[in-house]
Amino acid sequence: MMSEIFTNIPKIKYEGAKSKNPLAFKFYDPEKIVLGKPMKEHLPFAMAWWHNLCAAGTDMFGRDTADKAFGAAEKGTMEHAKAKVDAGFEFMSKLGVEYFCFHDVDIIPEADDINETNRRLDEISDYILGKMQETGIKCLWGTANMFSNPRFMNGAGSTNSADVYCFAAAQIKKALDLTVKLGGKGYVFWGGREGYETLLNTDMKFEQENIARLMKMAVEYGRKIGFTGDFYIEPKPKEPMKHQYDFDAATAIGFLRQYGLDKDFKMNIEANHATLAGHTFQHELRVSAINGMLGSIDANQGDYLLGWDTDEFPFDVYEATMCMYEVLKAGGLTGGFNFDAKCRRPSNTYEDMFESYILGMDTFALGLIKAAEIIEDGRLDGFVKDKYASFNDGIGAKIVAGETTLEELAAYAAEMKSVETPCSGKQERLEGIVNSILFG
Ligand code: XLS
Ligand code: CA
Ligand code: CA
Repeated sequence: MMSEIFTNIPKIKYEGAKSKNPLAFKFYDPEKIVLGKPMKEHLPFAMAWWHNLCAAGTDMFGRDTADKAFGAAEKGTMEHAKAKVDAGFEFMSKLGVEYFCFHDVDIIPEADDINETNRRLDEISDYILGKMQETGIKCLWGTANMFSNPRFMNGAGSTNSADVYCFAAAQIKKALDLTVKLGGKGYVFWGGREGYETLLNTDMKFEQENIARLMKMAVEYGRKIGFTGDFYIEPKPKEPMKHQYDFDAATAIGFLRQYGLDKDFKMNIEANHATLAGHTFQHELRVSAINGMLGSIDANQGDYLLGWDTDEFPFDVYEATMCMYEVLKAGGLTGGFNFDAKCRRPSNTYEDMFESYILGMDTFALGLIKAAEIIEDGRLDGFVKDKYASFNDGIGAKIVAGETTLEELAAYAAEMKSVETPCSGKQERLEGIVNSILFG
C-alpha cells in the first residue's frame, strides 16, 4: 500500500444541504433513489487524468501554481507517472468517483522513440490495472493525444504528411490496446488539430476523407481486438484551429453518416464546446439523442464572457438540470460524466482539487433531482405534447403517416380560405414552472 498523499483530506461523505463542511457533499447522496435507481447509477462520474493529475496552472502568461508532483523527486519521470496513479486512485476513492478517462501521454512522459513510449505505456498500464483491481475503479474511456506534439502541427488524420499519419495510426492502435486492457467503455476522438486556418493552403475534402479512413481503420482494429464499446467523436467548433471539422453534433453526425461510421460512433458532448459553437449544452445533447448518438458527456462549463475553452467545474444548476432532463429522457448514457474541468489557476491546493469535484458532483446531483421533478411534474412534457395535437387526427395524422400530397394540402388550405395563428408558445409560463420546481 502506498503512503497517503492527500493526508488532510478524509473520505468525502454526504452531509445534506445544510452542511457547512466544505469537504462534504451537500446534494450528491450516492445511494439516494431517484426515479427508481440510485443516484450513483444515474451519474457515473469520471476523473479526467489530464486536468486533475497533470495540469498545474501553467497558462500563456505564467508557470505552474499547483504542486502536481505528488511527492515524486522529479517531474516527467516514470516515478512521477506512478505518483500520479497513486494520487489519482486515492483521490477517486476518497470521493467515490468510479471511473477515469485518459490520453496516452497523460499517463507517461512521451519518449523520443515511439517504441520506448509504448514500453512505458505497458509498464504504467500494468500498474494502473493493479490499482483498479484493488479499488474497483474502472476506465470510462481512453484516447490518444494527437494535438500536443509538434508532429501534429498540420493535423493528425488531416495532416499533409503520410509519415505523420502513420504516427497518428500507431498512437490510436496503442491507445486502443490500452483501453481494451483497462476495460474502457469507450474510445474518444477529439480532433484538436483536425481543422484549418485558411483554405488558401488546405484541401478540405481530402483531409476529411483521410480522417474518415483513419477512423475506419480504428474501428476495424478495435473490433478485431475485442473492443465492444462505443467510439465517440467529441465535437468542438474552434480552438486550437480556427475551423474545426467536428464543429458541433450535427456536423459530426453528418460526417459519420457520410463515411458509414455511424453504427460504431456516438457523441461525447462537452458543455463548454457546445457554448463555443453558439449552442446551448441542451441543444447539443438533444441533437445527439434524437439521432440515437448520445453516448457520453464531458461535464464542465464555459464562461459566457470569454471566447475560449475555460473548462470550469459545473456550477450552473439550470444547465445541469436541463442536461439531466435530456439524459433522463434519452434513457441514460452508455458512457458517463467526465469532469473535463480544472481548478482556476489561483485555486492551487490539494483541498481545491477535492472541493472542485464536490462542486461538480453536487451540481449534477441537483440537476438530476430537479430534472426528475420536472419529469414527474409533467407540465412541460404535457405542454409539448398538446402543442402538436393538431397532428393527432384528421389532415395532421395523414401528414404524419406520409399519406398525402402537396396538392391535397393545398386544396385543404384553399377550402379553409384563411387560418388563425397557432397556439401561444408560453415560454415565460414554462420558465416559471422550471423556477418553481428549482426553488419552490
Ligand atoms: C479539449 C478536449 C479534450 C478531449 C479529449 O478541448 O476537451 O480534452 O476531451 O481529448
Ligand atoms: Ca473534453
Ligand atoms: Ca474543453
